[in-house]
Amino acid sequence: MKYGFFDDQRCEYVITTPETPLPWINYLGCKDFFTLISNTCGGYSFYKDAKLLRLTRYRYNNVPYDNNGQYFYIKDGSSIWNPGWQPSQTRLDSYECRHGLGYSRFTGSLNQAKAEVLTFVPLNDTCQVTSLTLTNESGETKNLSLFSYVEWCLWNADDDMKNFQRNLSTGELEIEGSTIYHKTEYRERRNHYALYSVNTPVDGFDTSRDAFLGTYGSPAAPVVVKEGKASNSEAHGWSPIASHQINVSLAPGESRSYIFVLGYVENEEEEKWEAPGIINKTKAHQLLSRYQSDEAVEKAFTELTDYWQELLSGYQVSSDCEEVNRMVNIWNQYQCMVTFNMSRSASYYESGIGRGMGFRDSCQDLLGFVHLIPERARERILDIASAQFGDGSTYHQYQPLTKKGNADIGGGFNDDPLWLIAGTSAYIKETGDTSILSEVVTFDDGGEGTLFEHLTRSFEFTVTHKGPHGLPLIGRADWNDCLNLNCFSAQPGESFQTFGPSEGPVAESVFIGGMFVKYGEEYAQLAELQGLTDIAESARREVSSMYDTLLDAGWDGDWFLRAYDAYSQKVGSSECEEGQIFIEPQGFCVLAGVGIKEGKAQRALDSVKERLDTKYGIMLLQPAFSRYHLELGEITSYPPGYKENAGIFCHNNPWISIAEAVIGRGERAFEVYRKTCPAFLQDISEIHRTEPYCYSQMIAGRDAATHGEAKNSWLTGTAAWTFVNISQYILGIQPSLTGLCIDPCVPGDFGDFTITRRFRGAVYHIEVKNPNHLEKGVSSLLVDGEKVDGNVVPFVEGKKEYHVTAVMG
Ligand code: BGC
Ligand code: IFM
Repeated sequence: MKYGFFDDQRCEYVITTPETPLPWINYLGCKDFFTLISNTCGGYSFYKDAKLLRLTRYRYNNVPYDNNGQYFYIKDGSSIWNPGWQPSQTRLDSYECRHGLGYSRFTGSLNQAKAEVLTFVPLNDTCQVTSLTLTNESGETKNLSLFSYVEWCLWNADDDMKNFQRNLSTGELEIEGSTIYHKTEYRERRNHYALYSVNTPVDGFDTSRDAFLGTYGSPAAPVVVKEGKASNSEAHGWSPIASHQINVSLAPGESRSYIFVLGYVENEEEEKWEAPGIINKTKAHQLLSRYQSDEAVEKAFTELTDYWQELLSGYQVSSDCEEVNRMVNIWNQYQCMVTFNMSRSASYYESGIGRGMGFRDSCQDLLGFVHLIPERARERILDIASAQFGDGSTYHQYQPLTKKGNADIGGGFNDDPLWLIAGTSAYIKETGDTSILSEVVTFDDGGEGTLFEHLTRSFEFTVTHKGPHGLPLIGRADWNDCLNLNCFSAQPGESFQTFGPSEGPVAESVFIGGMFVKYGEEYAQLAELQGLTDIAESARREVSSMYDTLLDAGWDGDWFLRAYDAYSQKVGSSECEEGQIFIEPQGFCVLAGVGIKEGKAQRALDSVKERLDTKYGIMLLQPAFSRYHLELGEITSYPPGYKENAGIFCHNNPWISIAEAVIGRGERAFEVYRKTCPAFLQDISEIHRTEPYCYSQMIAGRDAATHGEAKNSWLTGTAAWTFVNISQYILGIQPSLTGLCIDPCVPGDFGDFTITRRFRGAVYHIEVKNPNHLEKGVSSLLVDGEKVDGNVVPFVEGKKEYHVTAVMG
């Protein structure tokens, strides 16, 4: 069943009912100011950091679902309604939500009154602009009252939910005409305030939540709205809000528009006060002056849509497959921007106060983002590198605002260091900018080194941390956070976060071995690029020895083992009772090239198909763990079929698809791509439940009662890896150190396709022809009419446009 449709022309997803299976959200903001907004106007805003600088309150885990947002109430006689349906849930005569690139539009109507809302974060301001237009579609004059409503968060979202004895006394506001300023804690620890304003004189306002809702009232039916009269309340402590009342009389057919601005302002210490207790509003006035007219809003909105058009134009495909076109050209790239900005911090499933930026997560997010804005990728790589310790290990997370490692979580995840090589190498392949390798970056525990030195320590960390079988030690966990093989002494409930006193560091990961082969080789190439041939050679010796170990101690007979536990017992082996085969090493070892010439790679992928495949995607492992195993950790704490215990983890499905492409099986690579691709799932939204325009972290596996149900949409490494998969391996346009490589791997009946790709300042117009319906192989490459050997388009400095024709054969 569908709850909407794609409008590819406008790059929008159009939701036609507010009652979607779950809130279907969008992200507003590209850089510093962000708003999460659902299809019923739920959500919240923050500046840079969802934990420390939260502007508005949101209630996770509350009822009714998706509670709190930036709401507008319309009072029309005795009826009260919201253009986005929530929170009054008054049934509307018409409803539509259009989520676009960095903006959302809502249209609701009731009794021939219509409200149209357009909301977005302008490119270069720290605010969210909302234009609301009311239209009288009836034949008689309508007297309406419009009420706005936001509830302020007292900045630190974590403290805001806990420290009531203090927080109920700190709230402070200032009111100036139609602008309500939220200045809680400004007198002490803060240099910033928030504001909510409208570009018209108001007929009243409220800033006390209790006064607006009624002490025992609810956002569904605020007492002020019911009475149709703002109380002009001024909050002192308790829960400050901002609400404006605007009364309007509309003649038949008449429309009126209002512009609301929710903003964030920072003052320097010396410009904090105008008078004791009165904030200096100069910057606020400047900000507001930019959004006073419909023309100004239109201009800012056009700048935003132009910006996105330009960004997305860096990779555009035109193929016979509509779903591929819309995911590649619009939604997959869009999600890559969101994951780059948010890492795993703020979604409807990540509260913004738990995780910050993940080390491995942010490195992987770069893989799908680097072509969009390489300069920001560069900055990010250097930030991430500073969360590395001198011994090459890393913090697992860091806080976006402070960029400091998160000491509560610490380090010890032994895959983390190698992801830094992955991100850096992707950046250099994309840009050719090797200067990044000479940037000096500090180590978190003291000292500094060039970025290349950081990569060397990453590489060496694996070399010097191997276990009894010569495989990399896993530490607390590798990519699979829940495979906690050294935690056999943890107490129930302590899970992976806890190191037990008798923890043995001997558990080994085959997956990290696969990573080492892939990124060890990329490290060697980066060394070579700088003329460090000795380093490159010795790195390759290490890689080659790991390769052999993987095919020996890492091989189970029909697939790659997953690991050895702390007792040196096999994990992910046919000898195991449960958890006999895991997806991760099959994907990563094969995409790294391990076992291809020995025929083992093909066998491993066949085993994946036989044992792990379902109609909704490939499960993480089989058979699911039916009971808790102390020696395996958190992975066995989930019910069978969910999350890491045999769920369909979308993140590693593209690894299998890439691996299939690497060995040339285009039919299968595409089948794997298609199964988890949200655009193909929109017809089964009642089963899939999450947004059909973005990837989710997980889909319930075959063992689950809700097989096919997705969870944790938006913030997942799936976005980046899928973009890598479809853009570089299936459609086959791969940035490489020497130029753009054309190496498609598609189903025989995929048809011809064209791609426009921006690369190192030039535009490539690429045509891929497949007259013989093959799955892989390029037999001829023409660049601007000239035949070129091999399949790499040679990069010519200064050349701005390339016309490339690749014929598969
Ligand atoms: C997993 C969760 C786990 C968490 C620990 C995540 O990566 O998906 O299931 O609880 O790590 O923070
Ligand atoms: O690899 C992790 C990731 O860092 C966070 N989400 C879950 C993945 C698998 O455990």
